[in-house]
Amino acid sequence: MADLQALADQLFAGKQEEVKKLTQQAIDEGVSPKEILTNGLIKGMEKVGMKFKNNEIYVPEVLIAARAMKAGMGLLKPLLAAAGHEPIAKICLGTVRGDLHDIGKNLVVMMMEGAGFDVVDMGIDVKPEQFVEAAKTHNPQLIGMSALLTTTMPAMKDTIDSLKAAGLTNVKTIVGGAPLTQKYADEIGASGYAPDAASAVDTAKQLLGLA
Ligand code: B1M
Repeated sequence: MADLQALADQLFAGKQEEVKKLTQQAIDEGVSPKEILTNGLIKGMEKVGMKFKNNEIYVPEVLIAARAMKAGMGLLKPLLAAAGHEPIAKICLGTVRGDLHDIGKNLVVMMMEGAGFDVVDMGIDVKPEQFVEAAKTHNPQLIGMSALLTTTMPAMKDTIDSLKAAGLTNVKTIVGGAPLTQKYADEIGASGYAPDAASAVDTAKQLLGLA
């Protein structure tokens, strides 16, 4: 019988093949994709986020768990799409102009996907006008920006200003990255700030009234 708790546990342990096997088993037994996602994959990823936030596990473990999550999602995604499963919200996320660091950004992407967000990963060196274009094209509720360099932090303000100038005042912005602080986020007019990838999910949910 499908064991979603085992699926969550195997995901937490980063066991890619086990996650694939248990996901497929649950699908074959007729468990709904939404149930597999919520009570298996997301549940496992939530534990990853919690332990990571508490410094009980570190980046490598998160990356391995996220890889296992992707393996399960690969099987579920087409079924979720076919079933018309709605993600909880959409976020366009990227590392800002001039900045090539993407390890932290990728962790945020994985945590967000793990929490049920539809994530448009915009990659690195994303210019303000590209964020504006993405906001128009994808119509996300959130724009997420990552910066690792003190010299690229101002690109976050430029992006926020560009979104406002384009009349995109409904879309919320969330910023993060090692040199960032809540104070800086407030100064540049970001809607939210998160110090790590797991908190980014909490902040995003709070900003959207989903927490
Ligand atoms: Co660079 N680098 N780097 N680097 N690099 C730093 C950031 C630096 C602190 C090293 C140092 O001098 N001690 C320094 C920045 C100094 C500063 O500005 N204050 C620096 C520098 C100077 C540079 C170059 C300029 C070096 C040079 O060429 N002279 C150059 C810049 C290139 C560019 O971007 N234009 C450069 C290049 C590189 C590499 C390409 C070699 C490589 C990046 C590879 C890659 O990302 N694919 C690299 C790396 C790996 C680092 C260090 C060693 C590690 C960064 C990292 O990945 N951390 C870093 C020193 C260090 O931190 N020890 C350093 C792990 C990651 C999980 O953490 O990204 O902070 P982090 O993400 C966290 C949180 O910040 C948060 O969640 C994540 C997980 O909890 N978070 C968000 C991140 N984004 C978020 C978004 C959110 C919310 C939370 O909401 C949207």
